[in-house]
Amino acid sequence: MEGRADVGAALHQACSGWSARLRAVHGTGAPLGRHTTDVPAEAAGAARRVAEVLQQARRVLVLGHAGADGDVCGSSLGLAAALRELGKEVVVYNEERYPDAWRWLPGGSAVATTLNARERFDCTVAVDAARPERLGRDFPPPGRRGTFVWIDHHKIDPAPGDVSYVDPTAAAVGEQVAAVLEVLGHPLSLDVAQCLYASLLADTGGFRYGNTSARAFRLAARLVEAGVDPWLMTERIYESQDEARMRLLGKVLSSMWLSPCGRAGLVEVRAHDMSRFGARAEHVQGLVNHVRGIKGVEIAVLLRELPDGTAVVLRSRGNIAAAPIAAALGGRGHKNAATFTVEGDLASTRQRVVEAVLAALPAVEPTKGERAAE
Ligand SMILES: [Mn+2]
Repeated sequence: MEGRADVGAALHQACSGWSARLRAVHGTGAPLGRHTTDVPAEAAGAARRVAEVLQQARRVLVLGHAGADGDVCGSSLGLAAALRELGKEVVVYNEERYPDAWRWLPGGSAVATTLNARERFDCTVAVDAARPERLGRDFPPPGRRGTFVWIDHHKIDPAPGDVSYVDPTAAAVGEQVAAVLEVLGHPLSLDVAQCLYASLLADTGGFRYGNTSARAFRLAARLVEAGVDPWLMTERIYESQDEARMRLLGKVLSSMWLSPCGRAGLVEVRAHDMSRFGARAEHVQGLVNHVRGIKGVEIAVLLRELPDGTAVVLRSRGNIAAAPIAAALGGRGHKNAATFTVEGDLASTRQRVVEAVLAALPAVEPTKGERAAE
């Protein structure tokens, strides 16, 4: 693609040799809390307060962020199924239909995509939302929410709920839902267990990421004891891909660009290909991981052409923080991941993104032959 050779040469200058040095500084990048065996005391207290609120409520709304992922779907549906078993009336809302990978979960096809403007709840529970603005267009105003409960493993200060249960050591919000159900003394039905297992599977990348704690494995064991069939879950979630996604993957990978030093990779999803293959937004989820998965790639970028701008997805291996790159482009992100939308077409966005990635690479002297030695 045009202009890429120049950008690549500049990247090469900037990024050679820094990776080994960073690893020496930061060790293996294991996050704090990885070996946490118990729920932190503060979080345990919060789980108890959430359980008390839910016990009192008769009519409950459960919702997560728009663009639902496996943790939103699994923790929402798991909580909803348990509350229904406890005799409560529950509405699960998301402004978009859940992706097929998660929609088959118990209750998944009954998720409301609109809420009547007169609906009132005794309690509204937001899960895995990160920020209240992401809860969708029909997220009720304070007067109709009832008690607002915030359950999340993303850090937020101050937490927005009337009652908030924030635990960044939880691998998935499904873990936090399980903790609340434990306080309630509610046994895990197969329906609930399948949903919570899906949430764990999604946020630990199939028990592979650094957040896969002993605690996560212990919950997984309990869920399997409750009847979850791991292969059935894998098959329905990961081995039931739509043909459109695989056709798109082929096209996207053929667009792949790697910096000369091999530490940054970029792929693009064109609107034309989306419509040609009949692909939906959910089919783009996870494609960027194929680029991060290349040996030597520290940061992967996926750009998706939209009618009114470009979506930017960043995934880091842990040595480059994604959040400052996102901030430089006017977006927001986490340590290893960021997804946001910018104005501007694919070509101009590509240029800006590559420049931002370039600026994020620490300026250190190139180390000869370092990559070959890795
Ligand atoms: Mn999550």
